[in-house]
Amino acid sequence: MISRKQLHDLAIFGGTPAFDERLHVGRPHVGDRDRLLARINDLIDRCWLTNNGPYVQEFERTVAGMVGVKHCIAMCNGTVALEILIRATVVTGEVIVPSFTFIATAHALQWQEITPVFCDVNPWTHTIDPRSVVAMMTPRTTGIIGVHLWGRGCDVEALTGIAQEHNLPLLFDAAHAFGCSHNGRMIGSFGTAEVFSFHATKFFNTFEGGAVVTNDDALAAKIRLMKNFGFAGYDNVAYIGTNGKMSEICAAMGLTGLESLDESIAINYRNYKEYQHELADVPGVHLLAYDERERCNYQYVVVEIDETVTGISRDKVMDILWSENVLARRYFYPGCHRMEPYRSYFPHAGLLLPETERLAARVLVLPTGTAVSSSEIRTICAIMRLATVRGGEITERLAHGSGQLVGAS
Ligand code: T4K
Repeated sequence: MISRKQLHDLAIFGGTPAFDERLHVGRPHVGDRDRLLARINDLIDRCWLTNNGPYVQEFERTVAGMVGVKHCIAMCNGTVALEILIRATVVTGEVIVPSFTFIATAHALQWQEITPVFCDVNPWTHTIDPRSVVAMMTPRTTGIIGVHLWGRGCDVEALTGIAQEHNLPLLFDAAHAFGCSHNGRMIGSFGTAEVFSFHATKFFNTFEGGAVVTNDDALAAKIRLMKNFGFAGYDNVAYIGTNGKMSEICAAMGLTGLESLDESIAINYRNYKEYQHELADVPGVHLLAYDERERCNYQYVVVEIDETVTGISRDKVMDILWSENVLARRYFYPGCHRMEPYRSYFPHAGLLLPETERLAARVLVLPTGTAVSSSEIRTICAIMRLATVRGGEITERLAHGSGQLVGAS
Protein backbone atom coordinates (compact mmCIF):
# COMPACT_ATOMS: atom_id res chain seq x y z
CA MET A 1 0.00 0.00 0.00
CA ILE A 2 1.19 3.52 -0.81
CA SER A 3 2.18 5.40 2.35
CA ARG A 4 0.57 8.76 3.13
CA LYS A 5 2.86 10.19 5.80
CA GLN A 6 4.73 13.06 4.14
CA LEU A 7 3.32 15.87 2.04
CA HIS A 8 5.30 14.74 -0.99
CA ASP A 9 3.49 11.36 -0.74
CA LEU A 10 0.29 13.16 -1.79
CA ALA A 11 -0.54 12.93 -5.50
CA ILE A 12 -1.36 16.63 -5.54
CA PHE A 13 2.33 17.26 -4.80
CA GLY A 14 3.62 14.74 -7.31
CA GLY A 15 3.22 11.41 -5.45
CA THR A 16 1.66 8.35 -7.10
CA PRO A 17 -2.17 8.33 -6.72
CA ALA A 18 -3.23 5.99 -3.91
CA PHE A 19 -5.72 4.19 -6.15
CA ASP A 20 -5.29 3.04 -9.74
CA GLU A 21 -9.04 3.01 -10.28
CA ARG A 22 -11.45 5.71 -9.24
CA LEU A 23 -13.45 5.17 -6.06
CA HIS A 24 -17.00 6.50 -6.36
CA VAL A 25 -19.36 7.60 -3.60
CA GLY A 26 -22.14 5.32 -4.77
CA ARG A 27 -21.35 2.20 -6.76
CA PRO A 28 -24.58 0.35 -7.64
CA HIS A 29 -25.35 -2.87 -5.75
CA VAL A 30 -26.58 -5.57 -8.10
CA GLY A 31 -27.43 -8.36 -5.65
CA ASP A 32 -27.48 -11.95 -6.96
CA ARG A 33 -26.74 -11.61 -10.66
CA ASP A 34 -28.12 -15.08 -11.53
CA ARG A 35 -31.42 -14.31 -9.80
CA LEU A 36 -31.61 -11.04 -11.72
CA LEU A 37 -30.85 -12.67 -15.05
CA ALA A 38 -33.42 -15.40 -14.35
CA ARG A 39 -36.06 -12.73 -13.71
CA ILE A 40 -35.07 -10.88 -16.88
CA ASN A 41 -35.41 -14.13 -18.85
CA ASP A 42 -38.85 -14.64 -17.31
CA LEU A 43 -40.12 -11.22 -18.24
CA ILE A 44 -38.84 -11.59 -21.79
CA ASP A 45 -40.54 -15.00 -22.05
CA ARG A 46 -43.74 -13.46 -20.70
CA CYS A 47 -43.51 -10.64 -23.23
CA TRP A 48 -44.77 -8.26 -20.56
CA LEU A 49 -42.29 -5.44 -20.24
CA THR A 50 -44.18 -2.61 -18.53
CA ASN A 51 -47.69 -1.26 -17.69
CA ASN A 52 -48.26 -2.65 -14.22
CA GLY A 53 -46.73 -6.07 -14.89
CA PRO A 54 -46.40 -8.89 -12.35
CA TYR A 55 -42.93 -7.88 -11.15
CA VAL A 56 -44.03 -4.30 -10.51
CA GLN A 57 -47.04 -5.56 -8.56
CA GLU A 58 -44.88 -7.93 -6.52
CA PHE A 59 -42.36 -5.16 -5.90
CA GLU A 60 -45.09 -2.77 -4.71
CA ARG A 61 -46.55 -5.39 -2.35
CA THR A 62 -43.14 -6.20 -0.90
CA VAL A 63 -42.12 -2.57 -0.36
CA ALA A 64 -45.49 -1.67 1.20
CA GLY A 65 -45.13 -4.65 3.55
CA MET A 66 -41.59 -3.70 4.56
CA VAL A 67 -42.51 -0.09 5.24
CA GLY A 68 -45.81 -0.99 6.92
CA VAL A 69 -48.08 1.12 4.68
CA LYS A 70 -51.21 0.27 2.71
CA HIS A 71 -49.99 1.56 -0.63
CA CYS A 72 -46.77 1.65 -2.61
CA ILE A 73 -46.99 3.09 -6.11
CA ALA A 74 -43.78 2.33 -7.99
CA MET A 75 -42.54 4.94 -10.45
CA CYS A 76 -39.88 5.50 -13.06
CA ASN A 77 -37.76 7.64 -10.71
CA GLY A 78 -37.92 9.58 -7.45
CA THR A 79 -38.26 12.98 -9.13
CA VAL A 80 -41.37 12.04 -11.10
CA ALA A 81 -42.77 10.40 -7.95
CA LEU A 82 -42.28 13.72 -6.12
CA GLU A 83 -43.84 15.71 -8.96
CA ILE A 84 -46.90 13.48 -9.08
CA LEU A 85 -47.33 13.45 -5.32
CA ILE A 86 -47.02 17.24 -5.15
CA ARG A 87 -49.51 17.66 -7.98
CA ALA A 88 -51.93 15.29 -6.26
CA THR A 89 -51.77 17.11 -2.93
CA VAL A 90 -50.69 20.75 -3.28
CA VAL A 91 -51.36 22.14 -6.77
CA THR A 92 -50.55 25.82 -6.14
CA GLY A 93 -48.96 28.48 -3.90
CA GLU A 94 -45.78 28.18 -1.81
CA VAL A 95 -44.31 25.07 -0.26
CA ILE A 96 -41.69 25.17 2.48
CA VAL A 97 -38.72 22.94 1.79
CA PRO A 98 -35.11 22.83 3.02
CA SER A 99 -32.51 24.31 0.71
CA PHE A 100 -29.96 21.75 1.86
CA THR A 101 -31.19 18.90 -0.34
CA PHE A 102 -30.76 17.52 -3.85
CA ILE A 103 -32.06 19.97 -6.43
CA ALA A 104 -34.86 17.57 -7.44
CA THR A 105 -36.79 18.39 -4.25
CA ALA A 106 -37.07 22.06 -5.26
CA HIS A 107 -37.43 21.43 -8.99
CA ALA A 108 -40.35 19.07 -8.45
CA LEU A 109 -42.23 22.10 -7.12
CA GLN A 110 -41.00 24.78 -9.51
CA TRP A 111 -41.63 22.48 -12.50
CA GLN A 112 -45.32 22.88 -11.61
CA GLU A 113 -45.00 26.60 -10.92
CA ILE A 114 -45.32 26.08 -7.19
CA THR A 115 -42.82 28.29 -5.35
CA PRO A 116 -40.31 26.49 -3.15
CA VAL A 117 -39.72 28.62 -0.06
CA PHE A 118 -36.39 27.59 1.39
CA CYS A 119 -35.98 27.03 5.10
CA ASP A 120 -32.92 26.19 7.16
CA VAL A 121 -31.74 22.90 8.63
CA ASN A 122 -30.68 21.66 12.04
CA PRO A 123 -26.86 21.86 12.18
CA TRP A 124 -26.55 18.53 14.03
CA THR A 125 -28.86 16.37 11.94
CA HIS A 126 -28.81 18.32 8.64
CA THR A 127 -32.59 17.85 8.41
CA ILE A 128 -35.31 20.51 8.16
CA ASP A 129 -35.53 22.80 11.19
CA PRO A 130 -39.19 23.10 12.35
CA ARG A 131 -38.54 26.58 13.82
CA SER A 132 -37.37 27.77 10.43
CA VAL A 133 -40.51 26.25 8.84
CA VAL A 134 -42.68 28.36 11.12
CA ALA A 135 -40.59 31.46 10.36
CA MET A 136 -41.06 30.99 6.61
CA MET A 137 -44.86 30.60 6.67
CA THR A 138 -47.01 33.08 4.80
CA PRO A 139 -50.73 33.15 3.91
CA ARG A 140 -49.73 31.53 0.58
CA THR A 141 -48.15 28.46 2.20
CA THR A 142 -49.85 25.32 0.88
CA GLY A 143 -47.59 22.53 2.14
CA ILE A 144 -44.38 21.39 3.80
CA ILE A 145 -41.84 18.94 2.41
CA GLY A 146 -39.37 17.47 4.90
CA VAL A 147 -36.31 15.65 3.59
CA HIS A 148 -34.91 12.71 5.57
CA LEU A 149 -31.44 13.71 4.48
CA TRP A 150 -28.77 11.00 4.53
CA GLY A 151 -31.49 8.60 5.75
CA ARG A 152 -31.82 10.38 9.10
CA GLY A 153 -35.45 10.96 10.06
CA CYS A 154 -36.64 14.57 10.26
CA ASP A 155 -38.23 15.89 13.45
CA VAL A 156 -41.46 14.28 12.26
CA GLU A 157 -43.35 15.02 15.49
CA ALA A 158 -42.74 18.78 15.41
CA LEU A 159 -43.49 18.96 11.67
CA THR A 160 -46.71 16.99 12.10
CA GLY A 161 -47.81 19.45 14.81
CA ILE A 162 -47.11 22.44 12.55
CA ALA A 163 -48.87 20.84 9.57
CA GLN A 164 -51.94 19.96 11.65
CA GLU A 165 -52.11 23.39 13.22
CA HIS A 166 -52.09 25.05 9.80
CA ASN A 167 -54.07 22.32 8.04
CA LEU A 168 -51.32 21.67 5.47
CA PRO A 169 -50.26 18.50 3.70
CA LEU A 170 -46.95 17.23 5.07
CA LEU A 171 -44.91 15.34 2.51
CA PHE A 172 -41.52 13.72 2.93
CA ASP A 173 -38.76 13.32 0.43
CA ALA A 174 -37.43 10.00 1.71
CA ALA A 175 -35.12 9.49 -1.29
CA HIS A 176 -32.26 8.54 1.06
CA ALA A 177 -34.26 6.75 3.71
CA PHE A 178 -35.41 3.40 2.32
CA GLY A 179 -34.90 0.79 5.06
CA CYS A 180 -34.57 3.44 7.81
CA SER A 181 -36.71 4.02 10.88
CA HIS A 182 -37.58 7.03 12.99
CA ASN A 183 -38.48 6.44 16.65
CA GLY A 184 -38.77 2.76 15.81
CA ARG A 185 -41.31 3.23 12.98
CA MET A 186 -40.28 2.75 9.36
CA ILE A 187 -39.76 5.90 7.33
CA GLY A 188 -42.31 5.88 4.53
CA SER A 189 -45.25 5.76 6.92
CA PHE A 190 -45.21 9.41 8.05
CA GLY A 191 -47.09 12.49 6.90
CA THR A 192 -49.59 12.54 4.06
CA ALA A 193 -47.22 10.49 1.91
CA GLU A 194 -43.50 9.91 1.33
CA VAL A 195 -41.30 9.38 -1.70
CA PHE A 196 -38.37 6.97 -2.14
CA SER A 197 -35.70 7.02 -4.80
CA PHE A 198 -34.27 3.77 -6.12
CA HIS A 199 -31.66 5.40 -8.35
CA ALA A 200 -28.54 3.43 -9.27
CA THR A 201 -26.41 5.33 -6.76
CA LYS A 202 -28.65 4.43 -3.82
CA PHE A 203 -27.74 1.44 -1.61
CA PHE A 204 -30.84 -0.23 -3.01
CA ASN A 205 -31.67 0.43 -6.65
CA THR A 206 -33.97 -0.47 -9.51
CA PHE A 207 -31.54 1.07 -12.09
CA GLU A 208 -33.78 4.15 -12.11
CA GLY A 209 -36.87 4.14 -9.94
CA GLY A 210 -38.88 5.59 -7.12
CA ALA A 211 -42.16 5.19 -5.28
CA VAL A 212 -44.86 7.03 -3.42
CA VAL A 213 -45.88 5.31 -0.20
CA THR A 214 -48.98 6.27 1.77
CA ASN A 215 -51.83 5.01 3.94
CA ASP A 216 -54.32 7.32 2.23
CA ASP A 217 -56.59 5.21 -0.04
CA ALA A 218 -58.01 8.12 -2.05
CA LEU A 219 -54.60 9.69 -2.60
CA ALA A 220 -53.12 6.35 -3.68
CA ALA A 221 -55.93 5.82 -6.18
CA LYS A 222 -55.41 9.31 -7.61
CA ILE A 223 -51.66 8.83 -7.91
CA ARG A 224 -52.15 5.49 -9.68
CA LEU A 225 -54.28 7.28 -12.27
CA MET A 226 -51.82 10.17 -12.58
CA LYS A 227 -48.78 7.97 -13.22
CA ASN A 228 -50.64 6.21 -16.06
CA PHE A 229 -51.90 9.16 -18.16
CA GLY A 230 -55.07 9.27 -16.05
CA PHE A 231 -56.41 6.00 -17.53
CA ALA A 232 -59.11 4.42 -15.38
CA GLY A 233 -59.56 1.58 -17.92
CA TYR A 234 -59.39 1.21 -21.68
CA ASP A 235 -60.48 4.40 -23.44
CA ASN A 236 -61.44 6.02 -20.13
CA VAL A 237 -59.32 8.94 -18.97
CA ALA A 238 -60.48 10.20 -15.60
CA TYR A 239 -57.79 12.68 -14.69
CA ILE A 240 -54.83 14.60 -16.04
CA GLY A 241 -51.83 12.31 -15.93
CA THR A 242 -48.34 11.61 -17.15
CA ASN A 243 -46.15 8.59 -17.70
CA GLY A 244 -44.53 7.73 -14.37
CA LYS A 245 -44.59 3.95 -14.68
CA MET A 246 -41.87 1.63 -13.48
CA SER A 247 -40.88 -0.99 -16.04
CA GLU A 248 -40.69 -4.74 -15.41
CA ILE A 249 -36.92 -4.87 -15.76
CA CYS A 250 -36.55 -2.21 -13.06
CA ALA A 251 -38.90 -4.13 -10.77
CA ALA A 252 -36.89 -7.31 -11.47
CA MET A 253 -33.76 -5.48 -10.33
CA GLY A 254 -35.62 -4.22 -7.26
CA LEU A 255 -36.96 -7.63 -6.25
CA THR A 256 -33.46 -9.04 -6.58
CA GLY A 257 -31.93 -6.21 -4.55
CA LEU A 258 -34.53 -6.63 -1.81
CA GLU A 259 -33.29 -10.20 -1.32
CA SER A 260 -29.83 -8.90 -0.36
CA LEU A 261 -30.89 -5.75 1.43
CA ASP A 262 -29.59 -6.85 4.82
CA GLU A 263 -26.26 -7.76 3.30
CA SER A 264 -25.99 -4.32 1.61
CA ILE A 265 -26.80 -2.57 4.88
CA ALA A 266 -24.27 -4.71 6.76
CA ILE A 267 -21.54 -3.69 4.30
CA ASN A 268 -22.44 -0.02 4.61
CA TYR A 269 -22.46 -0.36 8.40
CA ARG A 270 -19.04 -2.02 8.39
CA ASN A 271 -17.71 0.85 6.24
CA TYR A 272 -19.28 3.50 8.47
CA LYS A 273 -17.69 1.95 11.58
CA GLU A 274 -14.32 1.79 9.83
CA TYR A 275 -14.53 5.50 8.95
CA GLN A 276 -15.71 6.28 12.49
CA HIS A 277 -12.73 4.44 13.97
CA GLU A 278 -10.16 5.92 11.60
CA LEU A 279 -11.39 9.53 11.79
CA ALA A 280 -12.27 9.64 15.51
CA ASP A 281 -9.15 11.52 16.56
CA VAL A 282 -8.64 13.72 13.50
CA PRO A 283 -9.07 17.32 14.65
CA GLY A 284 -11.58 19.38 12.67
CA VAL A 285 -13.05 16.37 10.84
CA HIS A 286 -16.46 15.44 12.15
CA LEU A 287 -18.26 12.31 10.93
CA LEU A 288 -22.06 12.67 10.88
CA ALA A 289 -23.39 10.15 13.39
CA TYR A 290 -26.29 7.79 12.82
CA ASP A 291 -28.53 6.76 15.69
CA GLU A 292 -27.70 3.08 16.01
CA ARG A 293 -30.92 2.40 17.92
CA GLU A 294 -32.79 3.08 14.68
CA ARG A 295 -32.82 0.98 11.53
CA CYS A 296 -30.50 2.71 9.17
CA ASN A 297 -29.07 2.05 5.70
CA TYR A 298 -25.75 3.90 6.29
CA GLN A 299 -25.86 4.87 2.63
CA TYR A 300 -23.93 8.11 3.05
CA VAL A 301 -20.66 8.62 4.88
CA VAL A 302 -20.76 12.36 5.57
CA VAL A 303 -17.96 14.39 7.10
CA GLU A 304 -17.79 18.07 8.00
CA ILE A 305 -14.44 19.77 7.65
CA ASP A 306 -13.98 22.67 10.05
CA GLU A 307 -11.47 24.93 8.34
CA THR A 308 -10.97 27.01 11.49
CA VAL A 309 -9.38 23.90 13.03
CA THR A 310 -7.75 22.23 10.02
CA GLY A 311 -6.45 25.34 8.27
CA ILE A 312 -7.56 23.81 4.96
CA SER A 313 -10.89 24.24 3.22
CA ARG A 314 -13.27 21.41 2.41
CA ASP A 315 -12.76 22.15 -1.30
CA LYS A 316 -8.99 21.71 -1.08
CA VAL A 317 -9.40 18.47 0.85
CA MET A 318 -11.69 17.34 -1.94
CA ASP A 319 -9.09 18.30 -4.57
CA ILE A 320 -6.49 16.26 -2.68
CA LEU A 321 -8.82 13.24 -2.57
CA TRP A 322 -9.67 13.54 -6.27
CA SER A 323 -5.98 13.61 -7.19
CA GLU A 324 -5.72 10.28 -5.32
CA ASN A 325 -8.66 8.95 -7.38
CA VAL A 326 -11.11 9.21 -4.48
CA LEU A 327 -14.14 10.92 -5.98
CA ALA A 328 -15.58 12.40 -2.77
CA ARG A 329 -18.58 14.69 -3.35
CA ARG A 330 -19.69 17.93 -1.73
CA TYR A 331 -23.41 17.11 -1.71
CA PHE A 332 -25.56 19.37 -1.61
CA TYR A 333 -23.33 22.31 -2.45
CA PRO A 334 -24.07 25.19 -2.81
CA GLY A 335 -27.66 24.71 -1.57
CA CYS A 336 -30.72 24.90 -3.82
CA HIS A 337 -31.12 28.63 -3.09
CA ARG A 338 -27.81 29.28 -4.84
CA MET A 339 -28.78 27.40 -8.01
CA GLU A 340 -30.89 28.63 -10.90
CA PRO A 341 -33.62 29.67 -11.17
CA TYR A 342 -33.82 30.13 -7.39
CA ARG A 343 -30.64 32.20 -7.14
CA SER A 344 -32.22 34.80 -9.45
CA TYR A 345 -35.65 34.60 -7.83
CA PHE A 346 -34.33 34.93 -4.25
CA PRO A 347 -30.87 36.54 -4.41
CA HIS A 348 -30.77 37.20 -0.66
CA ALA A 349 -32.18 33.86 0.54
CA GLY A 350 -28.84 32.93 2.08
CA LEU A 351 -29.27 35.58 4.76
CA LEU A 352 -32.06 33.48 6.28
CA LEU A 353 -30.23 30.18 5.85
CA PRO A 354 -27.08 30.43 8.00
CA GLU A 355 -26.83 26.70 8.80
CA THR A 356 -27.37 25.72 5.17
CA GLU A 357 -24.62 28.12 4.09
CA ARG A 358 -22.29 26.76 6.77
CA LEU A 359 -22.93 23.13 5.89
CA ALA A 360 -22.63 23.75 2.15
CA ALA A 361 -19.06 24.92 2.80
CA ARG A 362 -18.13 22.01 5.10
CA VAL A 363 -19.79 18.78 3.98
CA LEU A 364 -17.96 16.08 2.07
CA VAL A 365 -19.40 12.65 1.22
CA LEU A 366 -16.94 9.74 1.10
CA PRO A 367 -17.05 6.47 -0.87
CA THR A 368 -18.91 3.53 0.61
CA GLY A 369 -20.91 0.49 -0.53
CA THR A 370 -19.87 -2.94 -1.73
CA ALA A 371 -17.11 -1.62 -4.00
CA VAL A 372 -15.02 -0.18 -1.15
CA SER A 373 -12.92 -2.42 1.11
CA SER A 374 -11.84 -1.79 4.71
CA SER A 375 -8.23 -1.33 3.67
CA GLU A 376 -9.26 1.21 1.03
CA ILE A 377 -11.16 3.11 3.71
CA ARG A 378 -8.06 3.12 5.91
CA THR A 379 -6.08 4.61 3.02
CA ILE A 380 -8.76 7.27 2.37
CA CYS A 381 -8.67 8.18 6.06
CA ALA A 382 -4.86 8.34 6.07
CA ILE A 383 -5.07 10.84 3.20
CA MET A 384 -7.71 12.84 5.07
CA ARG A 385 -5.59 12.80 8.22
CA LEU A 386 -2.47 14.05 6.44
CA ALA A 387 -4.46 16.64 4.46
CA THR A 388 -6.12 18.10 7.55
CA VAL A 389 -3.41 17.73 10.22
CA ARG A 390 -0.97 19.53 7.88
CA GLY A 391 -3.78 21.64 6.42
CA GLY A 392 -2.25 25.07 7.01
CA GLU A 393 1.01 24.10 5.34
CA ILE A 394 -0.80 22.51 2.37
CA THR A 395 -2.98 25.57 1.90
CA GLU A 396 0.12 27.74 1.76
CA ARG A 397 1.92 25.47 -0.70
CA LEU A 398 -1.12 25.31 -2.95
CA ALA A 399 -1.43 29.09 -2.82
CA HIS A 400 2.13 29.32 -4.11
CA GLY A 401 1.25 27.05 -7.00
CA SER A 402 3.18 23.93 -6.03
CA GLY A 403 0.21 21.55 -6.30
CA GLN A 404 -1.42 19.93 -9.33
CA LEU A 405 -5.11 20.66 -9.02
CA VAL A 406 -7.29 18.14 -10.81
CA GLY A 407 -10.30 20.38 -11.17
CA ALA A 408 -12.71 18.62 -8.84
CA SER A 409 -14.02 21.79 -7.29
N1 T4K B 1 -34.51 13.85 -3.46
C1 T4K B 1 -33.29 13.67 -2.95
C2 T4K B 1 -33.00 14.13 -1.57
C3 T4K B 1 -32.30 13.03 -3.72
O1 T4K B 1 -31.06 12.87 -3.22
C4 T4K B 1 -32.63 12.59 -5.01
C5 T4K B 1 -31.61 11.96 -5.84
C6 T4K B 1 -33.93 12.79 -5.49
C7 T4K B 1 -34.85 13.44 -4.67
C8 T4K B 1 -34.36 12.37 -6.86
O2 T4K B 1 -34.41 10.98 -7.00
P1 T4K B 1 -34.15 10.34 -8.49
O3 T4K B 1 -35.05 11.08 -9.45
O4 T4K B 1 -32.68 10.47 -8.82
O5 T4K B 1 -34.60 8.91 -8.33
C9 T4K B 1 -26.98 11.33 -7.75
C10 T4K B 1 -28.23 10.66 -8.26
O6 T4K B 1 -28.40 10.83 -9.65
C11 T4K B 1 -29.48 11.12 -7.58
O7 T4K B 1 -30.39 10.06 -7.70
C12 T4K B 1 -29.26 11.37 -6.10
N2 T4K B 1 -30.41 11.92 -5.45
C13 T4K B 1 -28.10 12.31 -5.89
C14 T4K B 1 -27.83 12.55 -4.44
O8 T4K B 1 -26.95 11.71 -6.43
P2 T4K B 1 -25.03 12.57 -8.93
O9 T4K B 1 -24.94 13.90 -9.55
O10 T4K B 1 -24.18 12.34 -7.76
O11 T4K B 1 -24.78 11.39 -9.99
P3 T4K B 1 -23.44 10.86 -10.57
O12 T4K B 1 -23.72 10.42 -11.96
O13 T4K B 1 -22.34 11.85 -10.37
O14 T4K B 1 -23.13 9.56 -9.73
C15 T4K B 1 -22.58 9.57 -8.42
C16 T4K B 1 -21.42 8.58 -8.34
O15 T4K B 1 -21.85 7.26 -8.58
C17 T4K B 1 -20.34 8.89 -9.34
O16 T4K B 1 -19.12 8.91 -8.67
C18 T4K B 1 -20.42 7.75 -10.35
C19 T4K B 1 -21.11 6.62 -9.62
N3 T4K B 1 -22.04 5.87 -10.46
C20 T4K B 1 -23.14 6.50 -10.95
C21 T4K B 1 -24.04 5.82 -11.74
C22 T4K B 1 -25.26 6.52 -12.26
C23 T4K B 1 -21.78 4.56 -10.77
O17 T4K B 1 -20.76 4.02 -10.32
N4 T4K B 1 -22.68 3.86 -11.54
C24 T4K B 1 -23.80 4.43 -12.04
O18 T4K B 1 -24.60 3.75 -12.70
O19 T4K B 1 -26.56 12.38 -8.57
